[in-house]
Amino acid sequence: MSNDPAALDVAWMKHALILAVRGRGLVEPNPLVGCVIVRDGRLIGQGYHERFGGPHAEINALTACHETAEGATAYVTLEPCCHTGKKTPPCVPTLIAAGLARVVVGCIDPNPAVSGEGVRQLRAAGIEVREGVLEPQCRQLIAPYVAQSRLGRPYVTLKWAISSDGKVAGSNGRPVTITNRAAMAAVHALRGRCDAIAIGTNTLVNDNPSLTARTPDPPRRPLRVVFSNSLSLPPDARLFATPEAGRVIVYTHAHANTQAVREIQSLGAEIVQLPSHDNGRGGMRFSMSDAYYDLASRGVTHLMIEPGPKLARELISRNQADAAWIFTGQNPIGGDGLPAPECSWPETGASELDGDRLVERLNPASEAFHALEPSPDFLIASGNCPRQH
Ligand code: AOF
Ligand code: ZN
Repeated sequence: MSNDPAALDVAWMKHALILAVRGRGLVEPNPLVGCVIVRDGRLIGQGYHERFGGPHAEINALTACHETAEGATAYVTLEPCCHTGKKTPPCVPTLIAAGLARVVVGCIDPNPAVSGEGVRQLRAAGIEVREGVLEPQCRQLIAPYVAQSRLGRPYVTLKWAISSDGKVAGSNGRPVTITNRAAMAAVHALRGRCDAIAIGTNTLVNDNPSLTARTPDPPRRPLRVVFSNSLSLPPDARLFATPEAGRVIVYTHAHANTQAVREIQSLGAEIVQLPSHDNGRGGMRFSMSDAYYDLASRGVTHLMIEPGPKLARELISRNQADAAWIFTGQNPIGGDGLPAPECSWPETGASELDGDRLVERLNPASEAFHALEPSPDFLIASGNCPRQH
């Protein structure tokens, strides 16, 4: 490590960022937060927000200190909280009581109950505060929290798989196994960290997925969601036959066929009828932003969509997704297969999974875009982030 104080601040904040990722799937809808405590250039304690309702990163880091934190510097990816009436006591008074000399903050907490007040109280207590170290990265880390709590929508990750010759399915959407076991394991692990997994009508009809997270110890059991204007859904679909695997919500529009609505309800799924809009082809459609709003109001912070090419193109062109995970398998499908959607977003990571490839791209036009960095999920999937789950 260099001796330049500004470079040291950056290096310690990077460490706090990596720690924060360990909470992914366990803390939402709270933010991922990491904290390290350093004195005389030595790490004396570290921690992260480990689970929703549990102690905050700063408290875990202070508790982990094997010597006094008096005169030390705390590096926190998010402004320490100062508000009450919530699950845990505010962190600021504990940081002050610990006798810290300096607190380095990645980004301000956009929660209006904090929003600069945490930093103000630390300064008022005589603690030196430096703000904005690796700010874009720290804001990117909490993008799902900000999306759900401030933008009224989940953070949306799309996922699809492409054959070696650029197809996503056989002729007319016939399902074909494209990726290997390692890639599928990565998908199931991602499902198990998300609050909801969604598909469109065509994917339900063609692939008949169960949308469960088949992975060891998934931190979440995601809601299973179908976006369907037509409601032409087969009643014997796996999704409806497995109620024990999680709730099913079907989003459609207000003028959907009443008989179809009743049939799907009788299969145990919840139907949400959103306002109708003209689809420009003589029919009706709901707007995806209304569906996102409803999901966020149910506490969905991270939504994973496994779209067919039509839905993927639509979400990309309407700027209604934040990230994409694109897998490429090693075998061709052939000329009559369905071509993969185009995604020209910049790449934030690429990794190899037993010969298959995973590329992550982030949508730079999204309101939830702050830095061209691999997502927490990508770091976990590519083995670059140690975690317990
Ligand atoms: C921090 N450090 O590690 C986190 C913070 O209900 P609670 O007590 O868990 O508080 C949640 C709020 O605290 C959350 O909305 C956000 O404003 C802040 N999160 N703050 O100092 C942390 N997770
Ligand atoms: Zn706190």
